[in-house]
Amino acid sequence: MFWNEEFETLPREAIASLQLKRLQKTLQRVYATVPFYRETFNQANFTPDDIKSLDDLRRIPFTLKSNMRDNYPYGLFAAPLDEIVRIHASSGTTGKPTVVGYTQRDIDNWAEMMARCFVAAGAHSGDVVHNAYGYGLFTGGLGAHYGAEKIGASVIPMSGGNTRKQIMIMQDFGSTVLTCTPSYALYLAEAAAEEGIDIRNLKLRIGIHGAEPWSEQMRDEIESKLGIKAMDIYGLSEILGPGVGIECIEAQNGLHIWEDHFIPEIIDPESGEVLPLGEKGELVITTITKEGIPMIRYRTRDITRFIPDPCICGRAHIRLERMSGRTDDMLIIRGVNVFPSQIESLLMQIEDVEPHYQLVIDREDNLDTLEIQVEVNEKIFSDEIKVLQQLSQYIKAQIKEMLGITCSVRLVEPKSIKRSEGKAQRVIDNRKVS
Ligand code: DLL
Repeated sequence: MFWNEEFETLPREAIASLQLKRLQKTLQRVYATVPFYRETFNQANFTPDDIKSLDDLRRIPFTLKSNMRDNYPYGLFAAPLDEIVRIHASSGTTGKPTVVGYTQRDIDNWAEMMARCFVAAGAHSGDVVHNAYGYGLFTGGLGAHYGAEKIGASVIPMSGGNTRKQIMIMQDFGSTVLTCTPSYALYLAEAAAEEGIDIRNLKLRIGIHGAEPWSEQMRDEIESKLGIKAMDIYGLSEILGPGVGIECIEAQNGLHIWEDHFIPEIIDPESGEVLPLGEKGELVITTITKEGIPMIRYRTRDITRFIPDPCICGRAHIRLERMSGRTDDMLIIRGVNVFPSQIESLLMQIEDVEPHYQLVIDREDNLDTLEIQVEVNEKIFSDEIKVLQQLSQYIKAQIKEMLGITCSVRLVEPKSIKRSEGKAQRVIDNRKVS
């Protein structure tokens, strides 16, 4: 099923020629209206007229998050404020937020892309979409909202939080599609169980989860605990918000990125070189239809690779493998590169371990330490100490085998790790404090 069959199945050559045309137009636009781009293009010695093929894109310098901060709040806008109808911002952990603006056409395109996402994920008019992404400056809530309305679904604008009420509404209103972060989906299942409700018996069919990294094993947990098909959705506020790419229900393998609106590239994060097709690296995105704040070769910091094979669903748009983390989430523990997602995958494969964990990194006597705190189920928690010790030894050995580092493992009581209503905090790095 498609939302926009013509554009979702465009032949490769048609996508490429549309991309080139739209890229040229976007470059003209930013060159004429955004001093930052004009300067960087001038410094790199080219003008938009020099871009004659998609390969020429490689000549253009990257745009970084710091460039957005330096031009806070509106410096990268390519439309005057009287054409901007919406402003969002992403919080970020330090300093000022990054600010993005949308023209009416941008909002329409966003709704169109989110509509495609809903349909790709198996939703349709008649569905009751329980939208638990946060409404506000965060793009998740409103982004999903407009797309769901567009396909004719009935949207419940829940936003995050108030978990008990969420469950009541889900039950009473007959929600069929759940949109929220993967960690919140699990929390909802758990909170429902506490109320004596088996969430699997509700009408929910589909979950559309993103905004934070999650593993294939986490998907299995969500699917079995909620009795749904769980789909991965990707996006970032700098580029759009949710809906840059999504998995299709047919394959549930890789996220189609809407190539009539974006040009994705995968680069080596160290050298900045474009990598051969299929190799893993950092995702760089150029927007080619945005008016409010077009982004040219934006370095997302997200790590993925292209899946070049055609997809069984018939969509022509290339797929990105599930994000395996961010270059800036990569932990360097005693010189070893560690992605939280690697540890998550391992933990989720172990019986009696719950999908709630936190990694605590510290430095003692100039030596990095990693403690994995992970919840175990009730059954094993009340078991003999010996059994718990065996389990933590086992996890420790597995981590050593996979990453080559020695960590400590703390098995904690069920429900003791703080639940999140939005993006989960998986890492506490105390080294950064000092
Ligand atoms: O998280 C937009 C969004 C809302 C996406 C709802 C999906 C669903 P930001 O707050 O700007 O925007 O955060 C963007 O979140 O660069 C990734 O690091 C991470 N991220 C988003 N989706 C995924 C995903 C929204 N499916 C940042 N898998 C991105 C892994 C994701 N990481």
